[in-house]
Amino acid sequence: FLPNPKTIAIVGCPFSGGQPKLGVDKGPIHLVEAGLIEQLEEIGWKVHFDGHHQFEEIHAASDPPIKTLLKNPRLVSRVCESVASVVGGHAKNGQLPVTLGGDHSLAMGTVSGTLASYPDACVIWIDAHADINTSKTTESGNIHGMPVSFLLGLGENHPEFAWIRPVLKPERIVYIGLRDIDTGERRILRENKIKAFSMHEVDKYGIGKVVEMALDHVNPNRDLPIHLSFDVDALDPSVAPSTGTPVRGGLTFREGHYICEAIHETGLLVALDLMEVNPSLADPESVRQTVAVGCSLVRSALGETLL
Ligand code: 6HN
Ligand code: MN
Ligand code: MN
Ligand code: MN
Repeated sequence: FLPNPKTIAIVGCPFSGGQPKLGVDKGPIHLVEAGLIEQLEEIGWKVHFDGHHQFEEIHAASDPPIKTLLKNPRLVSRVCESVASVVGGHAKNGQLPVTLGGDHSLAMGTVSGTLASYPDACVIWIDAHADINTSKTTESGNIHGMPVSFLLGLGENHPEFAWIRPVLKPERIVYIGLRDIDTGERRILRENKIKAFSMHEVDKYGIGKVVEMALDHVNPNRDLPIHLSFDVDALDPSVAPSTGTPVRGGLTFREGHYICEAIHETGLLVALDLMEVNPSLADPESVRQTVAVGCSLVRSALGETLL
């Protein structure tokens, strides 16, 4: 789908408004400072990066929760709207947007941007969580637990999020890595017949078979563009400790990389998100390790090969 020379557009999103822990906004800065751009150039990409995104400040007082629950709704909505237009613009130029979060609410923007250019794209969502709560089911009010429901057009229509179109169909998204699903989310997944491979299936079938089954579901003829949204908390906390909502029993280092490599091998990747790296959580060595793993996942998805 991409013209030559193959160009990546790095979209650094220092944003934390979809959840309460400070520091996840520093994720993109650490990933770039760790040398991600040079590493991608070394494996043969042209890399466009014109600085991290600047988000206009919206004072908390002017952004009361919706029904006292959804937190920072206007801020998250506006930020994601601008991310959608930046990601969509890069995709329309034939660049491959690599969005560095920031919290996972940003995926409302990235997936909207991708689907504006590639309406038949499918989404592969790698996460410990399903991120599919609606304003009715959310227990936390944190919008990073809700982006998928907005993209699918589930739940109530909130005027604050009027720009979001229900661009994604339930059969065009698949999950890998789930192990912490809220009660309301289980029902939503079931009612919409959304395919999910939890850690149970990873243990049962092995990651190779799981990725094949996931692709068979969303991309049976291997001809649709792929948006890969990778939440670093899909990895086991021993592999990626510096993240806001760690859950034990996650993907190993190799399982995470295998997913990225296998998606690269399809030749269908058109957009990539790496989300939820929080360099303020955990000790310096854990932070270094998490940032390094983040960079290497991105390299694997973009074709770093061992042989
Ligand atoms: N993430 N299901 C929980 C919630 O608050 O709705 C956790 C969400 C985590 C979101 O990690 O991107
Ligand atoms: Mn740019
Ligand atoms: Mn997530
Ligand atoms: Mn998660």
